Amino acid sequence: MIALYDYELSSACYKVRLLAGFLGLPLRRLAVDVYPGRQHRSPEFLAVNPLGELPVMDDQGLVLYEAEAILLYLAGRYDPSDLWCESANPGVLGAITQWLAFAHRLAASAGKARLHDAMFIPADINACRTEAHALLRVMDEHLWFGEQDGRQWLCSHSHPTIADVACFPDVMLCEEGAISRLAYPAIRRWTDRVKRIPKFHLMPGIFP
Ligand SMILES: N[C@@H](CCC(=O)N[C@@H](CS)C(=O)NCC(=O)O)C(=O)O
Repeated sequence: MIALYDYELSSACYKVRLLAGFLGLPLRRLAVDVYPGRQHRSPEFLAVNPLGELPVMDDQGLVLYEAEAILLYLAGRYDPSDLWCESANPGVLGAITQWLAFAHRLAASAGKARLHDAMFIPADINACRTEAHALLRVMDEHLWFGEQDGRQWLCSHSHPTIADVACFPDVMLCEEGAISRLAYPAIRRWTDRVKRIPKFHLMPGIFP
C-alpha cells in the first residue's frame, strides 16, 4: 500500500489525500506531529525528506516529496483514464503544470498566512495577504471567463484535473489566514463544483 507521511492539518498533505480518494487508492497514513511536536525536524524524518517538509509518499520504495510532484505521479501511475493529468495532451498538460506552479504560489501566500495565524509560524503577514488576493483575483477571472466559454474547471471544460486538486485546499482554508473569498464569486462556484466530485472528502477547517 502507498504510504503517506502525513499531518492532518496540512493543506499540502490534504492535496494528496484528496486525489488518492478520487482515485480510490488506499493510503497507509504515517502521522507526523508537525505542530507542536516538530517531528518533521527530527533526524529520523530528515532522513526521509532532507527538506523537513510534508507530505512525503513512499510507493514500494519510490519516495517523493513536494505535493504537486506526488499528484503528478499518482495520476500518471494510477489513473488509466488519464483524465486527471492528461499526459498525452501537451496543451492541457502545459496548462496543468502552470496551475500546479500557481498552487505553489497560493501555498506560499494564503497558506503561509494561515500557518502564521493558526500555528504562529513567522511570516510577513501583510505581504502574504496582498499576494494571496492578487492570486485569487487572477484565478477568479480565469474561472469567470471559463464559465462564459463552458469551461467548468481550471484546465478542462468537462472534468477536473490535478490542477483543481492542487489549488483547492489553500483556497478553501484562506479564511483561517484572514483572507476573505467574498470578492471572488467564480472561485466560490468552482469550490462548490470540487466538493461535488464523487469521493470528495473533507479535512478539518473545510466544511461541506
Ligand atoms: N513545498 C512543499 C511544502 C509543503 C509544506 O509546507 N508542508 C508543511 C506541512 S504543515 C510543512 O512541512 N511545514 C513544516 C516546515 O516548513 O517547517 C510541498 O508543496 O509539498
